[in-house]
Amino acid sequence: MRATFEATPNIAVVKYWGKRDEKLILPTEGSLSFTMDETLKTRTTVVYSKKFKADSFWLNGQKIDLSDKETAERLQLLDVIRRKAGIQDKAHIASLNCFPTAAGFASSAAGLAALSCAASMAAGLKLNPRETSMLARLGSGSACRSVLGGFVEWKKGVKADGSDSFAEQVAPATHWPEIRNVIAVVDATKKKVSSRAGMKQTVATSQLYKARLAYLPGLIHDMKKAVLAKDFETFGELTMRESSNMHAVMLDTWPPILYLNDHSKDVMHAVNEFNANGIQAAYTFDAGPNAHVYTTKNQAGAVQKMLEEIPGVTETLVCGVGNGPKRLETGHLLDESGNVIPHAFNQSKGIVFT
Ligand code: 2P0
Repeated sequence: MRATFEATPNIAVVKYWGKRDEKLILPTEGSLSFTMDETLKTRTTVVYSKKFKADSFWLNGQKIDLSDKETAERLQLLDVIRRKAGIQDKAHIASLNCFPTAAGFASSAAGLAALSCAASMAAGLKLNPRETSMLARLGSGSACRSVLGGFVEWKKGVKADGSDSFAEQVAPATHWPEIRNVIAVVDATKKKVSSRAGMKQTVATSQLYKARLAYLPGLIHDMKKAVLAKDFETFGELTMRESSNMHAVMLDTWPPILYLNDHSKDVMHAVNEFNANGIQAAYTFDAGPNAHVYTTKNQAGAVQKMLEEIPGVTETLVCGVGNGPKRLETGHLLDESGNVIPHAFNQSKGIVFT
């Protein structure tokens, strides 16, 4: 009744921004992302026991209050797992974010993907990636894409019960191993408007959102084609235009949502200059001002140097594409009785230690 998994974040090139069902986390449209390698990862251990009086959760060694409404919603997947497994035992969960910096990177996708894998395995369920991605989706929409490695599509589905809304691998990491994401940190503070609240407001108020929904199916088709053909020029243009399209509907939301700042704009200008003789780098921004600049291995050094020369950029990090979650047989964060085993992440050595 114990399992430990590590999972990594994913960075979308066709973005998820809007739900058709708030409770089941069903999106208005599909999305596409690359799952990152282990430069950024989350480790999670789950133990079930009849002896536990309540579910308990420790994040980076700190006990988390589960009475909070949003946290309880995100953990609804535990009840789904218990129903499927026919158990009523409560769970102890411990998670450790192994990120080189506290830079406000999207950790929820990695966290919920690791939790879905560990919680279902510890409950004795043998789920396929499709089923696991549907569980992760209940915790956080984007997490369903981190259940798989490589280039991943989240299919929006049309059914009201969400049984056809899951992630699927379009191509493994080995298909385009040269792809890199150079992350440029310009602001490490927590965002003021959560993605969950922001996308709800966009769906309710943005006029431009209708145009976005009309353009997304064609974009998904073209983006998949560009990645499968390893056509960086087309992939890069589509990626940058899509990032701007999402930020345009955010600005068109009422009251307006602005995640980009002046440093983000400096990154956009610098990348456009870098691409003067053809697209070799492509920025994309999530619900925050930090840039993810997709490029290829032979350009990653030059892209990193170009980004480091921008005054507002405080840190850069180069990630490759990863293989998705993996099960660990050692290094558990809880003992078999569900007691926390203290672990920490050493940033300079990049290792987890007890
Ligand atoms: C994405 N984002 O596709 C987009 C791009 C943010 C901008 O998925 O409400 O944290 O938990 O389903 O998954 C962020 O949304 O939101 C997100 P919920 P989630 O990566």
